[in-house]
Amino acid sequence: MINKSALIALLFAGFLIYSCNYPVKSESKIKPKEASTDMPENVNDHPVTKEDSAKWVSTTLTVMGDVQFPLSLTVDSLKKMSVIGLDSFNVVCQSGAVTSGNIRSRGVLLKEILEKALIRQTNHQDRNFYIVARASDGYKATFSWAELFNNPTGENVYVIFEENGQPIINKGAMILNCTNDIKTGPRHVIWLKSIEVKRVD
Ligand SMILES: Nc1nc2c(c(=O)[nH]1)N[C@H]1C(S)=C(S)[C@@H](COP(=O)(O)O)O[C@H]1N2
Ligand SMILES: [Mo]
Repeated sequence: MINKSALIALLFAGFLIYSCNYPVKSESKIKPKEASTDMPENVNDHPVTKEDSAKWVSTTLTVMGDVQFPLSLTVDSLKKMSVIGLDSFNVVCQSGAVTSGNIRSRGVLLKEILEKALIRQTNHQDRNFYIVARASDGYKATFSWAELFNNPTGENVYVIFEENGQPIINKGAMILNCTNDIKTGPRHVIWLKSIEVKRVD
């Protein structure tokens, strides 16, 4: 026989167990639709002000790290390499917002720059390098050796120096982008200042 207070205690214990387990689980579930309304990100979340541009602009691109020939490149040195034109490029933020659309640009493959600097590989099995594209405001993007040299992505990573027929002024002098990324925003590095080759120890 269960008396009244034992029944209440039992129900209370049951409720405690329920409330300890379930809400935590459902809260941790990320519902994409809600997440995007909770954290709206649009064009205005990525303002590039005149002050920022003046502060972060970099006119030289340093290629350094595990390379035989460290380089210091300017827009003029890029123009002497194999320049490729891109028809229409959209910058899409992780949130899905298009922050810049339909850009026509000119640039050089990052792969060509790295071939010029020559990554210090000791033998053909020495392939574990990562490449950091760093901006003067501290923003960065990372690539792997295999991604650039043994994958179609290598044909889609550019250092851009011209947009819509004009030199890039507000967003640095050079911008790195990867045209086959699903969201192109994250590896779109404006105010690009260095390319660093690092060996995985
Ligand atoms: N140097 C630098 N590059 C950056 C960022 C930044 O804060 N600093 N923001 C990134 C983000 S989150 C996005 S979505 C795109 C936006 O690029 P856009 O302003 O050229 O459209 O740039 C990326 N590149
Ligand atoms: Mo973004």
